[in-house]
Amino acid sequence: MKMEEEKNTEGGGMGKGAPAAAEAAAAAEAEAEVEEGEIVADPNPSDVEEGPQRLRQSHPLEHSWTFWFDNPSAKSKQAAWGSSIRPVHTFSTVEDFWGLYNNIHRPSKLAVGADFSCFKYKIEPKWEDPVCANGGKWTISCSRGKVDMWWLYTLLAMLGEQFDHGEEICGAVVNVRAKQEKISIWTKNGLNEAAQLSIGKQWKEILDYNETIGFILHDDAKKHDRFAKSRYQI
Ligand code: MGP
Repeated sequence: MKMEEEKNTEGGGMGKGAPAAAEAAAAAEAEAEVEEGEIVADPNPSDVEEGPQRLRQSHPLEHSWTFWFDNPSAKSKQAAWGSSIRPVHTFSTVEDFWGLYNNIHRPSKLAVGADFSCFKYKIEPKWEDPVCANGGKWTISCSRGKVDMWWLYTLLAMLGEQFDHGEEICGAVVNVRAKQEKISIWTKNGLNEAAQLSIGKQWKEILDYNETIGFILHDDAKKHDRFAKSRYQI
């Protein structure tokens, strides 16, 4: 399945004088070119017969996903880590994703300290989650002005099942920090080196990211905190 950013193209329908048969043939041809799950702008939004019907179609994603938010104002030094993380919304279609994405703040507009995550349904963005427990994460640091684009590309690649080892992926997190935003992809079996390297390599290609990135096992992060060393680098 292919997911593309919604395009805000206007109209695109044929002129008023075009014969009806030619118009119908063009519509059929355009319909045939649309891949399953692909998002397209309605070529003729004023046509009440065709337009609304097509827009109502919903395209299921391979998995259901949940957005999670950790509100920095709710974080306190005393509270246990994770006590302020909340699920925001679960979605399972392309249309639901865009409906939500278009109505929430981009990472660059979130408060410093916020963590925003998109994880497969029923997996929590915590080391303690049983599916994440033996996993780890690849992390990129975002250069100025890149976080929104890289977050969206990461989401589209995950939701659109672009990774050869997509079954290994738990979800992605964006950390909004004063110094630099970070984006991580969390995976399930950190010791499966081939799968981790494949995911890291594909992710860098998708983002056109040229710096070296590291993969840290959650177990190492638990033991060594900020001093945890990368298991793999790519
Ligand atoms: P962080 O927020 O992922 O890193 O983890 P960052 O952005 O480098 O640090 P920050 O201080 O700027 O937020 C920060 C700390 O939160 C870790 O060192 C852990 O103590 C704790 N922590 C983070 N995560 C993802 C978890 C988790 O999943 N479980 C638990 N128990 N603690 C966590």
